[in-house]
Amino acid sequence: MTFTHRQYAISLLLVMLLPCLGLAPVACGVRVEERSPDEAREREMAQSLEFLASRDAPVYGYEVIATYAHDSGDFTQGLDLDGGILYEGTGRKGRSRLLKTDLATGAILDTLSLAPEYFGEGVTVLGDEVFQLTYTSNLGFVYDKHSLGLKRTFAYATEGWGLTHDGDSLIMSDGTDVLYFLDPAGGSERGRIGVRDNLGAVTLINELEYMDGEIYANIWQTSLIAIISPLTGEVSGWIDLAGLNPDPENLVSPYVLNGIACDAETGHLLVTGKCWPHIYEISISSRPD
Ligand SMILES: [Ca+2]
Repeated sequence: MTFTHRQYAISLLLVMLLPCLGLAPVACGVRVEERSPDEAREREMAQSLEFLASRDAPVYGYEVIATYAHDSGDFTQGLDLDGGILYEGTGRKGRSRLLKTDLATGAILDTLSLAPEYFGEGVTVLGDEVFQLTYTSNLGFVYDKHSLGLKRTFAYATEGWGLTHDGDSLIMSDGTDVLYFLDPAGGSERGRIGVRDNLGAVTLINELEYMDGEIYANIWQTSLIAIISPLTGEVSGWIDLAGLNPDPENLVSPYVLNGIACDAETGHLLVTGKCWPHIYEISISSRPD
């Protein structure tokens, strides 16, 4: 390799690593690939169609009900709504935090920064407590939801990705096809299921939300949400959110869909992505012809 080639390789490596290191120069939006908005949108649509091809479960569309502001500097990893307050966990070492935001006004009510060695992941509120995972530290944090004061920690053996609960157990993903049911008191495993559809294991299960007896799970680096039976792991439907990304030309990997919260009063979902400028309130609809 010549010196010129080595320089080029190092430069390319740095560009690829910048987002991972939390060094993106302008908020999170780093142009990683040149293409037109139309091409980006078409590619986003095509990715969903390719993923869904040959899958049996019905595919649903969506309707945007409302749009809320979202800090495009926040690398969203987990989202939950409790009493009109959004609890959001963000990632990347040195920049991970937990935020409480009034959904109606957008006012930030409280924030907590994680120690720089932790990469924050999924978040869920159960009772008076907020649970937050970390990516590779095998450690979860439990906070008082009113004060965000740390109450205790818990350990788990896998990576930590998405987190939700069914009112009794925490439900955790680790980027595979497995969902773990954990005791919220100490984090011990109560059981697990494998996510399946007619094509076999469905992997890369990421952000989670439990609603009306089913688990909603984003498939990492796609615009798709799987609707999963917590009893069997079987996928009963898909929600295709292709077209929701406000800027698919620039908000490509790793700035993908990430963040699902349910509004129990309306039955709507609140969804966003890593470093997206908006949170969208959506209703699920039949896919238009
Ligand atoms: Ca969630």
